[in-house]
Amino acid sequence: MFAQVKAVIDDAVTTGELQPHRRIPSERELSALFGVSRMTIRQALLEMIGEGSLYTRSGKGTYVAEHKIEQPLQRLTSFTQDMAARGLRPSSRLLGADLLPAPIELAHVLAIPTGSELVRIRRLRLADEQHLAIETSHLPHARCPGLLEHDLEHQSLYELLHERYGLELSSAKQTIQAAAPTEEERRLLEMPSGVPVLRIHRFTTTREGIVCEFVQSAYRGDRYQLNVELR
Ligand code: 16G
Repeated sequence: MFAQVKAVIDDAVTTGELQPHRRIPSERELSALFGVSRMTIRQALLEMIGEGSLYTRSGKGTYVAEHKIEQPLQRLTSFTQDMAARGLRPSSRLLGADLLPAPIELAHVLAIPTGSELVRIRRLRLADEQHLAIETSHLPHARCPGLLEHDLEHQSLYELLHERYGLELSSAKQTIQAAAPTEEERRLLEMPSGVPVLRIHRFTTTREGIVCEFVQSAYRGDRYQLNVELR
């Protein structure tokens, strides 16, 4: 029963009959409308909230969420390019930037000596002022000396690496996992409860085959969708 209720509401959201940020009828109204128990309605709504198609405002009801940002996975792009391609204004807030000694596993993949300097940059990424992701990039300092002296908040990291250090990133290996956000991630990403993050790990390689970036990201699972084309 709950799958049928969900399919009807999902359909109304997809066809635009229910527009983003519109309040949907209450559990009581929906239960009368569908002729099913409030428990069934609640189960359908909870599932849709978890998937990011609805959201709640405490004490105010349940609303239709905005459509997710869709990201094809075939091409290596930067956050700045991804958002600009969708007509959204990308921006960043710098959460931290420092140097640290490379731990053994990371040093191995980046082909640098263990304990040599790594630049670590942690940024909150926004699209049209909406908090979308937290990204922590690690780069061998020897490949981009003085990187921390640049303005890391108002320009694309990939553009900076290309223009100042001649590093042209051209491919990457990425893993993606769904996870519950940490308390800090939930706060920084202004996430409603019950929504997962997509945890992405990426090793990025230059045109010459040098692995020069390791990134750990957490994207809001209710705002972001990754698409893959299979052949
Ligand atoms: C993307 C990359 C991230 C990279 C950033 C550079 C994913 C999961 N991550 O967000 O690895 O550091 O772009 O963006 O795609 P920027 O050039 O706009 O600073």
